Amino acid sequence: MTGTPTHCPYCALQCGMTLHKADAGTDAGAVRIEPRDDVPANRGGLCQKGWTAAELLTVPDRLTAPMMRCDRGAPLEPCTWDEALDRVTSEAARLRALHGADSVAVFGGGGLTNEKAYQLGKFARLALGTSQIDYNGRFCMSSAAAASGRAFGMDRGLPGPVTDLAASGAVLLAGGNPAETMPPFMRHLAQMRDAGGALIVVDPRRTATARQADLHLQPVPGTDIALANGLLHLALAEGLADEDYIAARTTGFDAVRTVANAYWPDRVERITGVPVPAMREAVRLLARAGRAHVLTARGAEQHARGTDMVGVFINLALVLGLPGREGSGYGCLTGQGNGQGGREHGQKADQLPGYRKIDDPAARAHVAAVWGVDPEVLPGPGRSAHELLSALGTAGGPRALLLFGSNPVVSAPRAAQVEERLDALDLLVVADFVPSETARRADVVLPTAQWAEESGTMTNLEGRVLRRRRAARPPAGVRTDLEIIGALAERLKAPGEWSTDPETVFGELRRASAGGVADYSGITYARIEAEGGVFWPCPSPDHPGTPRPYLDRFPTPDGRARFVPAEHHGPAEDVDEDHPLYLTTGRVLAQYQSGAQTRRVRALAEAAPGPFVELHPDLAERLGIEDGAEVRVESRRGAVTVRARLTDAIRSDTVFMPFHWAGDGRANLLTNPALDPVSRMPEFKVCAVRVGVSPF
Ligand SMILES: Nc1nc2c(c(=O)[nH]1)N[C@H]1C(S)=C(S)[C@@H](COP(=O)(O)OP(=O)(O)OC[C@H]3O[C@@H](n4cnc5c(=O)[nH]c(N)nc54)[C@H](O)[C@@H]3O)O[C@H]1N2
Ligand SMILES: Nc1nc2c(c(=O)[nH]1)N[C@H]1C(S)=C(S)[C@@H](COP(=O)(O)OP(=O)(O)OC[C@H]3O[C@@H](n4cnc5c(=O)[nH]c(N)nc54)[C@H](O)[C@@H]3O)O[C@H]1N2
Ligand code: SF4
Ligand SMILES: [Mo]
Repeated sequence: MTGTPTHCPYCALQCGMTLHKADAGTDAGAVRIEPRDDVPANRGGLCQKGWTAAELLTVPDRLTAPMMRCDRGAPLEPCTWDEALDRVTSEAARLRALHGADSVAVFGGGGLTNEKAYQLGKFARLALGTSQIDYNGRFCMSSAAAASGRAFGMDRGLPGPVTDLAASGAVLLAGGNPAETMPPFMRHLAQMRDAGGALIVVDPRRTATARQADLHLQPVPGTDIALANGLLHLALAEGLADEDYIAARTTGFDAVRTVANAYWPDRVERITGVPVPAMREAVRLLARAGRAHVLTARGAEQHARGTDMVGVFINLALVLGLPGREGSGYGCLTGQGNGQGGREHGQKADQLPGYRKIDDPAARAHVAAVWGVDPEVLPGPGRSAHELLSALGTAGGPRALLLFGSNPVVSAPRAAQVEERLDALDLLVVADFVPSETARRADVVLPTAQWAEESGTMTNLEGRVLRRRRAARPPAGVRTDLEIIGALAERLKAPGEWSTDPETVFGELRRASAGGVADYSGITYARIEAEGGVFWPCPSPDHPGTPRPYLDRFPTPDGRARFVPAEHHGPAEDVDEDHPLYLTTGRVLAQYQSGAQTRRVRALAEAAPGPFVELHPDLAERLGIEDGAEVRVESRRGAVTVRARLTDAIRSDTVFMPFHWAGDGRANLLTNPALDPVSRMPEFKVCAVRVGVSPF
């Protein structure tokens, strides 16, 4: 029996898997999953989500017909595709005529293939003429992207193939828990440790990842800027800085040295709670390792000062001379399946394909030429994700939203406000394959094909462009996202080509990206197939691709990496008498994101059935809370009642909630939407709460 080699539908590791049709006689339906051992990221490994992913294809409430409601309050009823598409385009045209093009907005996702992300950005600009498009990647790694762009002139997750980590001498991982969020990734770190390398984890919780570390620094949430400045201070004080590298390959060091001077070890210990000897040990391990990596993930990014937070970790890497050295560097662990490619091809408010800036005249001219339009018709930058969601249905804000690949009712900060905004729209359109909490609020629901039923490309956390291959036919009545976008564009009489064939769309994406930072022009489906993936930038068919981009120079105007100093100010909302505890949020192994997919998979729902809050036993005793009790967690924005889970793995001034569940236990009823000034990333990772026995 031959199978179809493809990749997992979930996270950015994009583990390789082969899909075997269980019954070759049927079209849609059951497939059996086997891990691939020819893909370096996972080499035969999968996590529980990957193993069970096929169940998604046949979930009982899979959407198989378009649905509409005639009125708010009326139920969603099945309808024909023509009825659904006509409703969307006639309403969009009406709103546009009445209120201007920006009255219709688009929201995308980092799970969409490159082809879909590209086509969605083009659809917004050409078919709707709106500037109002953004996507959920704003909630994900946008701070790391902004900091990398600032420091290196480019933003590409890891500095080299993931297998480089095994040969590293030390890895400092700030705010990441890959033992739960990308389990097969841990083998690369385990290999490094087996060869004598050291793993240093920075996390307010002693996570499954921290338990495998040689050194765990356990700071107060929101204090990483102080911590990284403290590590930098120690590196300089102990003569561990790489002065030759700093002189040859960087600019701006003096300002960083001045700031770091003020972060003497005792002061940093007071701010962060991390003991001085542990900081000293971390710096020595990193500086003496030869090859070393500094990595960040959401714990050090989802902050109102997230760009600066990542920036100081990059400063630390630069002081130690790591970026641009083979087998060393700074990297961000990208999250969503196509979190990397999804941020390169134009579904972001300020962006055109190829990681071009939408306000750059040369970029506009290039992309407009590929699209066959005048640059004048392209709108300018729009609102960022949270700002866009907050503006829906307000005076001057969008009155319609078309949403592909996100479930903000569960995943956006201050979720209760998001529900209000969605309900204030004239038209909400959601394309999904399951009735997500956001789809249930829609006026029009468009059933779409999913991962195993479509082809396209995904760019994984390494910057390697991979093929997603179709193994099964979608259920009758379902269309692909490209077919949906194409049909809408046609009805709106949009200029340009609207192919529904992924390879044709990729061909256009290649031309649109040519000459940009994320240049895909030399990548073809055939090359991806033959070479097991191609690393961007890849500017011509005979170019080998770029696994390690910074070896000779950084893509900044002067070829040097830029130091940017940053001071610690603490979280946007600090604890006080009323709300004396820090809440931080994140993930568990068995659930993915808003849970729209994984809550429907039996084994995963059993493994992680519902919301909870993690508390230290000392804190629980003070509050009179027992393990398993119902407790109330309250912030300035809302309150939830969830089960208490006692663990001494968390700081006693901090509580933790995963955000995967809908309804009254949503972590995002509590979170603070304070935004980073550069990346517009909300502060998911710290706000102030009080906790008590329910009811208070
Ligand atoms: N099982 C599972 N896997 C996933 C996902 C999923 O939803 N479920 N989602 C995917 C996506 S899109 C993403 S973005 C990645 C996310 O992957 P990760 O970044 O690994 O996941 P998180 O759990 O959000 O955050 C990581 C850690 O940050 C810590 N943290 C909290 N506050 C702070 C702080 O102030 N400083 C520091 N240093 N650490 C802090 C938390 O305790 C947590 O253990 O996972 C991907 N993989
Ligand atoms: N409190 C808190 N909140 C967070 C975070 C946190 O750490 N803490 N993390 C944030 C992060 S990093 C992220 S990435 C976001 C993610 O949160 P969301 O943006 O809500 O992501 P998903 O839950 O993956 O939602 C994807 C939806 O699109 C559907 N879908 C999947 N693939 C496709 C496709 O190809 N086409 C279409 N049309 N639909 C598709 C799925 O069925 C699902 O309903 O959550 C953010 N929210
Ligand atoms: S680690 Fe990520 S890509 Fe790999 S099987 Fe798990 S969810 Fe899928
Ligand atoms: Mo993410």
